[in-house]
Amino acid sequence: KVPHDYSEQSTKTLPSFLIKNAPKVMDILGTTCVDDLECVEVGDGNLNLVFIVANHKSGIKMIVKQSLPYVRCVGHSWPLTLERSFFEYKALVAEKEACPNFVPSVYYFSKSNGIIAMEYLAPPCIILRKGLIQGIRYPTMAADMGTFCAQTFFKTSGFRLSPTQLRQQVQFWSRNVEMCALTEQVVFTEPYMQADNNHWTTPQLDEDKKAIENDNVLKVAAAMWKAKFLSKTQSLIHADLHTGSVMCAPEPGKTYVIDPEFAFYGPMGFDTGAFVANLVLAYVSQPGHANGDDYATWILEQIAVFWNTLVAQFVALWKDPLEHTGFLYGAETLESASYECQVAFFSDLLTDTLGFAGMKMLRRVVGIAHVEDLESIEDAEVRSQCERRAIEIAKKFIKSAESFRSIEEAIECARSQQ
Ligand code: ADP
Ligand code: SR1
Ligand code: MG
Ligand code: MG
Ligand code: MG
Repeated sequence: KVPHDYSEQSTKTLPSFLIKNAPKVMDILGTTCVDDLECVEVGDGNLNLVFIVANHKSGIKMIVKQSLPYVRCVGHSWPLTLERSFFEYKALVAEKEACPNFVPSVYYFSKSNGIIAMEYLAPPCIILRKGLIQGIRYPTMAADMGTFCAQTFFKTSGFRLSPTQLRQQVQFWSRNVEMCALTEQVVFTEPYMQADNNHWTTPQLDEDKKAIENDNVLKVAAAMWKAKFLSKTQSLIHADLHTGSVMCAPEPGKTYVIDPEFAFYGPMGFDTGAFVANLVLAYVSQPGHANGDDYATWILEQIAVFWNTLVAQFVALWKDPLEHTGFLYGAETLESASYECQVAFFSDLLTDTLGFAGMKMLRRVVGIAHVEDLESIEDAEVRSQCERRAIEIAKKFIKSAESFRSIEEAIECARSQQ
């Protein structure tokens, strides 16, 4: 189903494509001449092409991302819908509206070519995952991510919308079904069975993988989390909110969320869980990097900052009648129970956060797509010890998410896991 006018771009073809099709991009780049443009491909994700396009005379740069009709890290044998690019574009616009400071600006979108041109986030902005491997401390990153989640969740949910508006949004975003199906396969299904896509540090983790396949309590819990992923249509979620989808600089407020091609209406806890999971993965990886114990402790502290900021910002929106215009927890009917409603809501969100966090951690150790935090540890003995710790924390989160009464208890669980 590739459109007839789709053409996969290269560093050679992209300048003339932009000159022919994207005058606004050329305006921003400040030239009409192909020879002024220089392209490099910098995509390091699993799915797409990403180019930096520069006017080498003025130094102005832009990002041009193109979706491929297949999964990049696998190849043509795994076709994937180009429509993801449309949903990424729509999600970037929606997220920018909800939380302008933490989302790059979009300049151009081509549906038939799956191309998005957007603001270039220049160094010292780098991918957060890489920063956490290098031991960089970001003073506001965790709070900024709490703000991003609170603002986008609240403003796209029944706290803001009428029931009709919410259902229309659910219907629209449900069309991103192929991306949801990919997640259902690689996060919620394959890691718990034998599948060709799976891989792990072998032979060190062979018994750990078998134990996952033989643990029926774990498999029942995983099936429950999958059902929740499919059915809980709370708000627009990013749905791939790991630390590779965040770019940061080590100065206050320089935090940006990128890559929302999986976006749909789903459980808020899938995003908070993904972010918490990837901070825990960064934490358990630290023995394989040379950043010291204080840095590992700092990572765990960021989980609490993230969660507490999210709750505080969400409550502030909830209490503001100009913001809280939707049908959920209506002020006029529930005023006398508003505190109890908040306690119940955040208790449910914490449970979802931890359950989904466990699912997102476990898939990164035994599923198809691993993380650089662990993969970059060359010594297989050291790596597998970090990975085993991740598996054991993940199992506790997946099976017992409801038993954690606070984020601090969950952090203590991660810290004390040997
Ligand atoms: P994928 O969907 O394939 O994972 P991403 O959107 O995550 O692609 O982009 C891949 C890489 O491209 C990122 O890890 C980052 O290094 C770079 N990148 C993406 N968007 C930007 C941006 N707006 N500014 C600077 N670099 C970017
Ligand atoms: C084939 S799985 C690829 C993974 O990369 C994306 O970023 C998502 O996390 C997806 O699960
Ligand atoms: Mg990415
Ligand atoms: Mg992506
Ligand atoms: Mg993940």
